[in-house]
Order: sequence, then structure tokens, then C-alpha cells
Amino acid sequence: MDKHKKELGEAPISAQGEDRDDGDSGLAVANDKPALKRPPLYKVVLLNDDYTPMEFVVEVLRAFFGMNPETATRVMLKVHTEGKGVCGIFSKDVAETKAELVNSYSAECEQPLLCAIEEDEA
Ligand code: TYC
Repeated sequence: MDKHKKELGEAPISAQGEDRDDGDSGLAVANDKPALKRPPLYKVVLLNDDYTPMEFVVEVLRAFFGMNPETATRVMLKVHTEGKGVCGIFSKDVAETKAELVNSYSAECEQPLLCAIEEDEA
């Protein structure tokens, strides 16, 4: 009897999984913790040049980034002495739009002032 059971009773391991109720039923089952990541933020960075007047840069920082005169002057001087400086951190769309607005305004005013965007590594 025991011998019979052993010979006829259990399916091979490879077949067992396919018969289980929670196995390959065609239903997609979500993981416990969906791997959601926040979209990256972007810095709008102002670049130094030798030609744009300091007053123009301060005006741009106030007009496009809402800075008060003191903050705008501090950021302008940082860019002037260090080569570049952060104007703000935004979603990708907003950062791209701000940089484009600054660059087209500068070109319209015949100034070489340039803004760029950089992914924020925070
Ligand atoms: N370096 C410029 C000058 O000496 C001033 C300046 C500051 C230009 C910041 C660009 O992003 C800039 N007139």
C-alpha cells in the first residue's frame, strides 16, 4: 500500500506549480511595494560671461526668479566670481521654460547671458 502511494500519488515537482490556485492563473498581481520614484528636479543655472552688465543680470534674476535686490545681487556676484550659480530648482518642464525665457530675453536685449539646466542630484 505504501509502495503504491509512493508510485502513483504525487506529481513531479515541475507539474505541481502549474496546478496551484495562486499560480499561473493569468491574473497580474501587484508587488507589495510598487517601485515609485519621484521625478528628478532640475536646477536652473546662470553662467558667467565677460560682457553682460551686472545690472542686467540683477534685473533678470529679479524678473524671472522673483528675487529681491539683495538676493539677486548675491547670486549675480557668485556667478561673476565662481563661473556659475543656481537661480532656482524646479520640475523639468518649469526649469526648461525658465532657462528658455531668460535666454531669449537676453538675446533680444543683445546680451550673451546664458542659462542652462542641470539635474539636481539630491
Ligand atoms: N561678469 C560680468 C561682468 O563683469 C557680470 C556677469 C555676472 C555676467 C553674472 C553674467 O551670469 C552673469 N560684467
